[in-house]
Amino acid sequence: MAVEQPGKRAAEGAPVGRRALLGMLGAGAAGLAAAPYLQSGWEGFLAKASQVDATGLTGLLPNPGGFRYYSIVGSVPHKDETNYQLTIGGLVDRPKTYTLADLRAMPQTRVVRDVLCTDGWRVDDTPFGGVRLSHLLDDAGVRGSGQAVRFTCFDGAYTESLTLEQARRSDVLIALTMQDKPITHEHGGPVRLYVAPMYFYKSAKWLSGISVTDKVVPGFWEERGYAVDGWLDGADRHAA
Ligand SMILES: Nc1nc2c(c(=O)[nH]1)N[C@H]1C(S)=C(S)[C@@H](COP(=O)(O)O)O[C@H]1N2
Ligand SMILES: [Mo]
Repeated sequence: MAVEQPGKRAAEGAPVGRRALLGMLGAGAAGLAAAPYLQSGWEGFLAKASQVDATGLTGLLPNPGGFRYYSIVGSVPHKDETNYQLTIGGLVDRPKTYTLADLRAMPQTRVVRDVLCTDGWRVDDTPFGGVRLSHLLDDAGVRGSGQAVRFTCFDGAYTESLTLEQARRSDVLIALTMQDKPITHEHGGPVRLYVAPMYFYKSAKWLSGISVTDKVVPGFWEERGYAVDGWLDGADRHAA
């Protein structure tokens, strides 16, 4: 199994932000208080830090079963068919709000690829199912000035971005299923973004908003050192 070497990625610049943050957590509360960019939502970093061992070496070990649970905030409201809504707006002609039933009634696409986190764990051959983002963009009618897409989440904190070209790929889904089951709350259900050709940080959990913008607005981790283009090694960057 090809396990990603954090050192190698660090040389490329991608995960330095989070590695540095986790390193600061090791320095204790004084380090936290001194870090201005931790002042909002630092408890989320603790929640995430609790997922890694003190040495940070977990990510170097083969991971037999599965996913880790990541959230940048300590608690996230639960949503289901009674209260879930996804809005699409910004530079579109027909802004719209979808319920879970609306999304389930649309044509469903299944994509099976390997999931990789920049922390070094991976889950091979993971099926995701849902509605192509390109379908929602077409329904909304992207205006000529639209160049990118910004994603917001009902955790109230995480954001992500794609160029319009990336967003229109057939392997980018508004995902309703993961491993052929409804996405659990822990994994970002009932609806998460799934960007198959990129590192898993691009796949925003608890998706609630899609906004077409005139330029890429870097997402949460991207403001903290991650690559805006999160391509996996070997991804076909020009696939339709
Ligand atoms: N809303 C939200 N989405 C998120 C994250 C997060 O903290 N909050 N973490 C990202 C990262 S870094 C990864 S690796 C995956 C983890 O997904 P999982 O918790 O389902 O394993 O979600 C991505 N999407
Ligand atoms: Mo990740």
